[in-house]
Amino acid sequence: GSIVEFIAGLPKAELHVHLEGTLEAELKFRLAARNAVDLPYADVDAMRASYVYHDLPSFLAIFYEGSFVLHREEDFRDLVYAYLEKVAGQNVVYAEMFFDPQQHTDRGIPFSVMIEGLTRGRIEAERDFGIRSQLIMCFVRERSAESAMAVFEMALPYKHLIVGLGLDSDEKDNPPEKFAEIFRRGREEGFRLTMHCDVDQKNTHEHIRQAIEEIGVERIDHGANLLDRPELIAMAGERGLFFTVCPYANEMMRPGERQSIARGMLDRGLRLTLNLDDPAYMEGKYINENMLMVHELAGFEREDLLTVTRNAFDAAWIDEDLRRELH
Ligand code: ES4
Ligand code: ZN
Repeated sequence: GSIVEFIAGLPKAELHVHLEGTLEAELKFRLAARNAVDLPYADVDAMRASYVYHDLPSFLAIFYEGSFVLHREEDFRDLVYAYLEKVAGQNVVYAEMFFDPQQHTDRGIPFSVMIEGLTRGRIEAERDFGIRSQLIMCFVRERSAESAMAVFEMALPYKHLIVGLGLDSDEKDNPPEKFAEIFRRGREEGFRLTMHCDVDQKNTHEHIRQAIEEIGVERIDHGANLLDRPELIAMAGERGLFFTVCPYANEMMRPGERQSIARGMLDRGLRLTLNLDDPAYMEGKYINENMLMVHELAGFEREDLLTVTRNAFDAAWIDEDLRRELH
């Protein structure tokens, strides 16, 4: 069969997607109507045409504006359900999904509304499509440590519904150590830990070192600049860290990159996985298209795609029985 058929037929796991970044234009219009939110676009094509950005801050401005249509429990339910339905159709059997509570609590949405809607979407998608999923709560890193701690406290009554903690949004001048106390408490409370270390941010090598040595993450989301530093590569190898690489996001943020990040990690024996980031804002590319991109641009062959798929199931925050059942 063709490579396209091979990819489509693989049972897959995803570990790096921002739920707010899965909000496709059609659903955004429906939610805006439901909540009487005015959108400055005539139709979905005009909305999609407005998704023009050239770096992380210009991307984040569009991404945050999009989330303003989410108000009710059912909106959060519909968001998760639509994403899981879509990826189940690409033979994804397990997904870990980021959400950013501060985007919503800042707008006056109660934590309970958000988490209950997200959880209902997960349960209904498992019932209807058989797909398993878990939630990872991310802190918005340009906001204060106090703001992150406040949302951490709100999450504690729901910690059985949240598998891990992450850190996302604008990395520049917002190092991992800013959140050291929260991640220390998070570990004590039983959360698994990951963090974004994006491409070419200021002090990115020091951020990667802090994430590994001071925070003790099990994964790094992106982590590309580690490839510049042999000592960081060695540290990641010794500790068995996993990397969640997002091929299409890399292409959007750094046109012409040609998947040298994915290739570089594979060649150094690092345990990379392939993921989506924000598919609704990245030309609607989901996991099959991301896998095809590293095949076409970086020479990932079938055995390499099997390796990264195995890595994703090995990196998943699930117990060993479920791991065997899924993979
Ligand atoms: C994100 Cl691409 C990216 N980087 C950092 N934070 C994010 N949140 C949503 N998308
Ligand atoms: Zn991300």
